[in-house]
Amino acid sequence: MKASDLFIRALEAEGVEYIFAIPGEENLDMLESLRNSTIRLILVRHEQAGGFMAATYGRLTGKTGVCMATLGPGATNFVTAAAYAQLGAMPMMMITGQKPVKSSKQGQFQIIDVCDMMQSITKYTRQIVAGDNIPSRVREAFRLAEVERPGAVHLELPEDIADEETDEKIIAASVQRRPVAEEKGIAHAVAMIEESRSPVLLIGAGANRKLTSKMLTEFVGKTGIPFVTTQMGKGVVDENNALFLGNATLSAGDFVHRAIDAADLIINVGHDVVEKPPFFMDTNVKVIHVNFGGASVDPVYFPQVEVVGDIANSIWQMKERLEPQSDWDFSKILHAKDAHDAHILEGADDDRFPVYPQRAVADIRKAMPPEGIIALDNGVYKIWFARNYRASMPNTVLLDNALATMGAGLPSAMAAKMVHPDRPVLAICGDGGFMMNSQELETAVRLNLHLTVLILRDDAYGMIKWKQANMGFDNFGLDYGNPDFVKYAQSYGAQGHRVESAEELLPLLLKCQQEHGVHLIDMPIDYSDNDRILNNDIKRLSAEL
Ligand SMILES: Cc1ncc(C[n+]2csc(CCOP(=O)(O)OP(=O)(O)O)c2C)c(N)n1
Repeated sequence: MKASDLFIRALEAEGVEYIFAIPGEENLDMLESLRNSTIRLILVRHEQAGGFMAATYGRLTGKTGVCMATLGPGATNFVTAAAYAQLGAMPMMMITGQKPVKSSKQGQFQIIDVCDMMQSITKYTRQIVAGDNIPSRVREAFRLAEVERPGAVHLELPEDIADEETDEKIIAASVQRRPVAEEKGIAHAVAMIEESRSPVLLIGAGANRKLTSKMLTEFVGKTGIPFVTTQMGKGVVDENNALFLGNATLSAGDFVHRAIDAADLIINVGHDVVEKPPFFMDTNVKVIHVNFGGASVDPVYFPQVEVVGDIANSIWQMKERLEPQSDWDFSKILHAKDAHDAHILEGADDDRFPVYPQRAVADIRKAMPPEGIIALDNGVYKIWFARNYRASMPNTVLLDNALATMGAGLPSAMAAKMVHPDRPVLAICGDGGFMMNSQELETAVRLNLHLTVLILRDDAYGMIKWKQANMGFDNFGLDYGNPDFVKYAQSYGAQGHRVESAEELLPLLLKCQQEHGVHLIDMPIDYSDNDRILNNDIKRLSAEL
């Protein structure tokens, strides 16, 4: 068999459904093999966006998302997406082409050492030097991409190797179960929780990677222990639950931090130090680390006990043994929760225009059904959504609190729609982040996707403006102009809409959900209160508790 055919057969055997790609001439053997495959080619307009889509496919399915590009410039365009998948623990494979390695007549034209470049941003990177190596390299790459902690992998297939003949056979995936935590570790953790006075549960990104929702919901139900979510842990347990204390969005000084301060034990489920710290750990509080892998110690994180193994199984074991204690006292913690709940309702009805962020969050929550997915780009609005938007199902708020890159909002929404075609999907982007990958509107229209993109337009890099003001600097260097987004959408064959009063947003979102197609909404946003609320009011009010 031709080596590129074997490569594609190996991908089929791994269950690959899509390859997000911009082929170069060095990928043409692979493209020809793909033409006769069950795998669907998704042609994109920038490799970075293809990488974000592959990573999001991996994030939502637990199966490796695959993307492909040419050598040199195609490969360098993958770098941000590789770091996104690697830090965000999303299983993702990049395949890049290369000039012939056995003999080349083109000198160093377009050649950089791609494997060397990928070394620090992947779990595994290899050049395939013989067709016979394809089955083992592909299998090992998939194994590593998916095993906890998941991440990015890379294979380089040079042109002359792709064209070789080989009679090697595909290696099937092994049957593998995740290791479970040993009983002694569970017993230790249970004793610590029963001896504590005010335990709190923290739910982080790892809990959103696998099916942990049922066990964690039962754990909260049986024990009555209140819980906090990290930004990437949103929705694992319904945030409408009466024991939800809030999302740890700001680093410090929020109501949730008062709740955490009032706890003497934190049961940290699935959070690791790659995600921005949900709280600053000090020596007064004890922490139990419950995760698929051990804890990376950091100045902000040094747990006393580790329960390492499949999260759902660990929580089940702990729940079975744990008895609620009569001397547990959650009064201070729940006091902070009440203050938090009252605060996030503020501004929900504000009808000023440009639209107030709290109003936008409240109306989007009303428009989205529980299973609807919002995919956020990176900007200051992310804080409002993480704090105020209550997620009720796992993986319904897709945001990146690990690399925290701009540009992933639209591609991640597109991948979410492909994985869940029957659910409403809304991309929420700043005008800055949207313009970093806006060309993918063409891909979305060509794929006939049904999704909405909401642009929160402030004609500036608002997040940095906010930080600039915080640091006492003058407003300088962060304002820009924008295209007419309605006409821009129309020029792609998408539907363009403009919000001209606060009341228009909710009905427009519902209309976009009803009418098939790609919808782009230009919504001016009022960020004038960001500092007053996020920096001053919250810190002052929570300090008064
Ligand atoms: C690729 C990338 N470049 C730069 C940054 C730094 N950064 C974070 S938020 C931000 C501004 C985002 O502006 P916009 O998308 O318009 O959202 P806004 O904050 O205005 O709501 C910048 C420049 C980043 N996170 N990622």
